[in-house]
Parts: sequence; structure tokens; C-alpha cells
Amino acid sequence: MKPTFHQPLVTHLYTADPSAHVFEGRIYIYPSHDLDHDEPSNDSGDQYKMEDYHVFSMSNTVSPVVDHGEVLHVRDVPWASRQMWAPDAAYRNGRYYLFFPARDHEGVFRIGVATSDSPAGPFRAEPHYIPGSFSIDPAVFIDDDNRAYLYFGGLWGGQLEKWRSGTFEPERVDGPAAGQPALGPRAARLSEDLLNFESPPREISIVDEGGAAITADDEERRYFEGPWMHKHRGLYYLSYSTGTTHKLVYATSEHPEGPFTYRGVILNPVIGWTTHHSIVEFEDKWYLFYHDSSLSKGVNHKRCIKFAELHYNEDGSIRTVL
Ligand code: FUB
Repeated sequence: MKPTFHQPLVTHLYTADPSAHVFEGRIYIYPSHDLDHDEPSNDSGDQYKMEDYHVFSMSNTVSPVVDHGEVLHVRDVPWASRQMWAPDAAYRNGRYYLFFPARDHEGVFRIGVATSDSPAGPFRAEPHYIPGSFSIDPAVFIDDDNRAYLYFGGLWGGQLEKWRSGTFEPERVDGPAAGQPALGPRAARLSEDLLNFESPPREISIVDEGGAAITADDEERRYFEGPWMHKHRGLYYLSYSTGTTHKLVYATSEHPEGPFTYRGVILNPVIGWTTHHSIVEFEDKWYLFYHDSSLSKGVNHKRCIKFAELHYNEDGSIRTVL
């Protein structure tokens, strides 16, 4: 199928959470694969029952999308039990790395890695999740100096509230009180082989233009899930979903670990509850990959990946796409 901006890139499967990268001159997309079922939904996200990953690619932005098939299934991940949620991918020293969250055998979300010789997979999972990892939505960023960072974290079903004390509290659901700084995404430096954290994850702070922390009750701007990091003209852009207000927004910093200053909206609410994205440069143009639920006419857990061109203003701000 030929890709068109703001139209589903894939229609034979339900897909979501597209992480796009340029590998070997092609655009590769690493999405979640939504299962087609009609079971009820809840705030823990039990309706997101993904079991496997497919990889897709395009040789350019107008060529057909190729489905490289199933590249990893939960049955082949020794530490994981269910819910293979939003993944991301990276390349280093001749190997490709798929980072993915899933619940472990105790029901706790962890982040694991699988590797391959090819960006199209198949991927072979490491026997254990990354020690010290938790929550969801891993996004890898390799800086110009070759340092690699993993950004991650999600509220509600993503379990970030349950880690507020530093250890996992299964019954805990409360976030910070109104007026208190919102929970931020986490970032950890990755080891040279990309398989471990070099140091414990740190919380990233997001502030307003006056330097005050974005607060937990500021649902139009506070972090919810789905972090993405990219660099444009030397500036670091942390973009993310606001969850309950269904926006994709961004904040910028001079440093990959922040603090980040909130800048604005990339994408206004789309059809469906979740919104999740990635940003990639291909042949000197920038693209936003995102999802909505238009393919299923609005069923939150039956989503479809899409893309569109992204434009920057001279001052480095991003023009709202939709
Ligand atoms: O796809 C499952 C979850 O929904 C993702 O991890 C979140 O970012 C949201 O898109």
C-alpha cells in the first residue's frame, strides 16, 4: 500500500505506538501490534493485549509499506508474561536492538532487549529484563558523542505511580497532589553494549517558561507517557503524550537529561484515547509518526499508525501538525 500523510500506513493489522528510524537508507517502523478483540477496557490498560511485534519498512516516503512479519513473540521472551507494549529500536556496532516493555511473571512492567543482525528482525530476546528497569514506553536516543540514553515511563497502566517510593507498591495509584511537580519520565544512560543501565534511572524535570515545575494538575502540559527524544540544530526535544488530555506536546533543553522547558503542542487529540509518536529525519525532511483509532472507527485498542511531515519555525519551535 502506498503511504499518504494522515492515512493508515497498515490496514491488515491493528498497529500503534510507531517508533520510526532510518536504517540502511530505509525508514523502519517498530510499532505495537494491537490484538483484534472485543473485551472490556479499564484504566490499567488490560485491553492492550499485545503478544508480538511486526516490523514495517518503506524505501522512501512514497513507496509501499513492507510488512517484515512477526519478529518477536512473548512466548519467546523468558522473563515476560503478557502485554508487549510500545517498543523502540537502535543500532550499534553491526547489531540492531529492539527495546520493549512487558509485564514480568509478577505482573510488573519491565523493559527488555532483543537483538538481530537485521533491522527487519527476527529479534532474539535477552534472557532477563534490563536490571533496574520498570514501567513502559522505552525510547532510545544515541547522541552525537555516541552516548546512549533510554527514556521511559508511563502513568496509570504504565505503573509509574507505583514506583514513587523507589520500590514497587502494587496497590499504590496516587500521583502527586495538585500544585506539586508532576511525575516526570525517567532517563538512564545505557552501557556500551546497550544491554544494561550504566547508572540508575533519573527523573527528568519539565518546567514552564518561568522555570517553575509543570504540576500534576496541569493535565494540558504534564507528562503522561510515550517519551521521544530527538535533536534538531543542537537542541534536545523531549516530546510526549499528555494522556488524559490526549495531546502530543514537546519541551526543549540544551542537555539530554534536562531540565526541559515546555514549548507547545505537536498534535491535538486524535480519534481514540491514546496518542503516541516518534520523530525522524529522512532525506533532509522531518516526519511525525503517530497513531489513532480511525481504522476501527474509534475503538481505543484497535489503532493504526500514520505519518505526516513536521516543520520547524526559525526559532526552533515546532509547528502544530493537526
Ligand atoms: O500501546 C499500549 C500503550 O498505549 C502504550 O504503551 C502507550 O504509550 C499507549 O499508546
